[in-house]
Order: sequence, then C-alpha cells, then structure tokens
Amino acid sequence: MNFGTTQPTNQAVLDFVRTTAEVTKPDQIFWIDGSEAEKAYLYDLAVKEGVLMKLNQEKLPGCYYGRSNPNDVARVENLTFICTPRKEEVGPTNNWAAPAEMYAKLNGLLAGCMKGRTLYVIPYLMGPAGSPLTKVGIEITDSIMVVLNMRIMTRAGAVAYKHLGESNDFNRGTHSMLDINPERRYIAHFPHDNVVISLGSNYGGNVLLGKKCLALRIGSFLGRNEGWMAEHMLLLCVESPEGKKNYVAAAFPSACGKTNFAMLIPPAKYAEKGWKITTIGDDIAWMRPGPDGRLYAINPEAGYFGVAPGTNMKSNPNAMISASKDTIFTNVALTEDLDVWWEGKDGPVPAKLTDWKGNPWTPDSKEKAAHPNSRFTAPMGNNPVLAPEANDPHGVPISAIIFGGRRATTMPLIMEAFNWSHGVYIGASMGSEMTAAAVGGLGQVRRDPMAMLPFAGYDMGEYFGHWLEMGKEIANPPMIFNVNWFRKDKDGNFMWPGFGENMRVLKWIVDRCNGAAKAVETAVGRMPVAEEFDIEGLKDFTAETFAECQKIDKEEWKNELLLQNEMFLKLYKTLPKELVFERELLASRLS
Ligand code: OXD
Ligand code: MN
Repeated sequence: MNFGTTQPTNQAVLDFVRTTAEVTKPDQIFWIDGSEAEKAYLYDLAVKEGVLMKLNQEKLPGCYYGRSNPNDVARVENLTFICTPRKEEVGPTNNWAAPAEMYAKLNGLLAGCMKGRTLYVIPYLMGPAGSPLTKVGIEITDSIMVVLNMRIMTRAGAVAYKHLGESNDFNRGTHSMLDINPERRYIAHFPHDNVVISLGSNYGGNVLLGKKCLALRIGSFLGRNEGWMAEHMLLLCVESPEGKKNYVAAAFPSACGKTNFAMLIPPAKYAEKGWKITTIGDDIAWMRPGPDGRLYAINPEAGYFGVAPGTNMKSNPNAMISASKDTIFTNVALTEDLDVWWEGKDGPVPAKLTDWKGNPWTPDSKEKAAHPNSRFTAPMGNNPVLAPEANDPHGVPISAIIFGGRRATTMPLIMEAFNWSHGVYIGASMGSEMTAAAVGGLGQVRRDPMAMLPFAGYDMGEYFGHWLEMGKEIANPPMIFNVNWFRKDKDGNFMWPGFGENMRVLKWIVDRCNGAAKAVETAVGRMPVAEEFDIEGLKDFTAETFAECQKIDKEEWKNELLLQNEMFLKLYKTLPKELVFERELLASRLS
C-alpha cells in the first residue's frame, strides 16, 4: 500500500504545506491519515530508522521506547517566546520577540533544514469532533517521534480534515528538530496569526504542538478574544452512590500529581458505598459558559503524556494500566528483557538495567536509571476509569474548580473561596515548589498563578481580568477551592496520606457544591467543620493531625502575603483592582 499520499482538498492546508516545503526542502512529504494500517507502517519505519525500539511485546503489547538527546529532556521556558506586535501584550512573565524579527530568524533556520528528511503533515483536532469548542491544527514536522506521539495525544488524521472542511481557520504549526541543539532551540508562538514554530527540540512539551502551544498559549489568547477559557486543569467526575455526577476541574503546576488525581481510586470504604471517580482529562481544560448559565468544559486531548517516575500500582494503578499497551515510553530505563523501569515502579529494583542514556546501570550507580521527567504517552481509551463524557462534544458542567500547589508549609489541606473574585485571587496568588517538568531550580517556591505561568499566551494581569470577566458571564459559576496535599510536619514528613485518600477532600468539595456540608469561616477561606471531616480509618492520622494540616499560622501567612506581592508588583500595570482589594481584605482579616 502507498502510505502518506492522500492529500486533503482544503486549499489553505495545501498552500501551508507547499510554502513550508519550499523553504525546508524535504526529500518527500507524508500526509498522515490516522488509519490503523498507517500506524503499523510508521512504527515499523521508526524502528528501522532507530528512532524507536520495540519493547517486550508479551509484557507490553504495542509499546515502544525512545530516548531523547540528554540536552533535550524538558520544556524550555527561557527559549519559549510569544511574538506580538506590541511587547506589552505578553506582559512581564513571558519572553517577547517582534514577529517580523522572529519569523526572519526562524525562516533562516528552516531554510533547507529538511533536506534528506521526510516532512510529515499531521492534521489533528483538539477536542471531540463536532464540538463548538474544538480547534483544528496542522502540524508539519520532520520527526516521526512527534507523529507517533501526536497520533496518541490528539484525534489525528482524516477526522480533522472532515471537521475543518474548506475553512482556513486552523493553527499552523511547524516543527523541525534541526540538529537538537539548545543554541538553535526556539518555541515561538504568534497568537495573532494562530501560528507556532518550534525548532531544535524533540521533547514532548516543546514539540507536540497541540498541547502546551496550541491548547494553552495560543488557546488562552483565543479564549480571551472569543469568550472562553483555556486552562492547565485536569477534569474528573465524582459520582455519588445515588448516581449524582459532579464535574470538577483542578489546576496544579506540572508534576504535582495531576494525572494521579485525575485517575484517583476511592478508598475501599468509599468504593464499597458506591462512590466512583472517572477521568475526563489529566492536563488541559477548555471551558465556556453554556446556555443554562453553567461553565462547560472539554478535554481537548486524547491521550496522557504522564511522568513515569513515582507511578506505580499504589500511586496510580489506572495510569499503569493506561500505559500497559499501545504506549510510547521516553527516557525511562530498560530491563534485560526489554521491559521498562523507573524509580518508584513496583517490585524490587532490578540488578541490571540500561539507563535512560543507554548506559549499563546497577543499584550502586550514582545516577538515576530513568530521567526524573521520563514519560509515557498513552491513549486515554486505555484508562479503565475513562468517563464516557470525555468524548462528549457538549462538554461537562463544572461544579468546582480546585487550585493547588506543592507547599511544605502555610497552605492548608483544604479551603473554600468566599466567592468567585476571592477564588480568582487564590488562583492568582498560587505558589508551588518547582519540579523536574521544566528546566529550573528544583524545590524553590515560585509563584505560578493558576498553574499557568509558563502557559498564558498574553499578559498575566489581563488573564486575571479575563477570569473576573468570565465570572460575570456565568450565571451559576463553579465554587472555587484550594488544596495542598504536600504540607509537612516539623520533622519534614508529609502529613496527609494523599493519593486515593484525596477522595475525602473531594467528597467535602462536592458536598459543599451540593449544599450538603457545613463550613467554618477563617481568615483565609472556609474550611470543613473538623468533627465532620472524614478521617475515620486513616492510619496514624488523628484529629490533631487534621488540625495541623488546616492550621493557619499568622506569621507564615504574613510572609506569604509579602511573597505574593512580588508577583503582584511585577504585574502591577494590568493587575485588576479586585485582586488588590482581595489582598487588602486578607491582610486585614489576618491582622
Ligand atoms: C506537562 C507539563 O507535561 O505541565 O503536562 O509540563
Ligand atoms: Mn501540564
């Protein structure tokens, strides 16, 4: 069969590909159609080219393994640019470049860069076909690794051409690995043109252009102009024993356990009663007000690009099952029989491994066997608790929005905002200790408003303003909460058991949304009535531990306000006055 030859009829797509090929000069053009036959052909080709290795097919059917260049293992925020006519548009938290200059520089790098290579054209949908929220992207790439990952992470192929019809309204994405050199690495967004150009990398977050680039940076820009929201949020459904479904969106900075939370397994006592959690998405939510005055959300993605280390049958059995077939693993370690391994995987540490750089590894080795940001790319259809609503073009009505970060001190396990604008303030002042998902200072607390610091495609102060405006558009807005699974005791141990036990916090949240739980008012927000919050059956977790988890230490909070102020001062030009007032009110309640 002749793969890669079926061209679309859409003239704008044909023109985009032709003009890109004229610059990049590939040996051939391969048009992705999304079929199963094409998939088998592409995996064989990737193996032949040495890009992927076939894993042990008895243990991991349909699974493959790839390594990235050690200089290319995470998102690169310092090399990520938003290019708009006016510098002020991107605000002080984004890197700006003038579009004409950036286009000129990148076109220079693109000139002839695909000589000897294949140019792949990936048509894809962000969102279910037929949804008014769904967007079309065309990604041109010279990386077969990108093609195979995009086929998992998005609805790719003919389905996208069908949704697009003859329209010119699609994101134009161009990616070339060039020579995978940090000196020639640029992740450039042109929101006014709906264009992304990504060069010099082959790492997921930089090159799967539907994800962070279109769904968040360009998406947030489009959302502001079109009256919707693109957020770095997981989406899940809490189903009560009576069959009532509440949908929850939650924003956590990268690698704070979003995938785990999205696939949470309720503890036995909840499961036995009939509580169920199902997953709609684990990373991104697109939300817009619906005709009934509620906020409706879709997950624009079709797969999970999850962090492997720490994932195991205790922390996230549903992720383990999701990644047990038809999955691509990147930068994990390999066992002798071509199974995958990473720090924190179940079972004993193997005596011999090949590490993520391809070197022999033993438990005595000083370095980690798997890179801390090693990943699995798994189809969401593998998730045993996938919500059927994940494919519903209407999306789901959101009852609660949760913000959260990784904080050893200060922030309580759970609190509820007094109202929408207080909730926006809580999201806007969020901070978290940094993890391995981005290049940067591990462990330091950085302000990460709404977990969108690396992803807002325009000025962050205006982004807060958009949140406040949206609150006015939604007659029945979701309630807003803040959680912190990571508070430590004075000996440095995590106090809250986390994982499935987070169900207890979720239950309080949905009970609040349904008017079925009381709350007490504190200076920082509403909290559960201690005697009513369910800690029954938790090992070594007493009423005193709960009190410690919820404690508001005024000195810590005063310091917190000072730290928050750094970000607010940075954004001062466009910071909505509502947030300044919220901060003042908080200071007064704390004094
Ligand atoms: C991710 C991230 O990979 O946020 O989802 O970095
Ligand atoms: Mn993310």
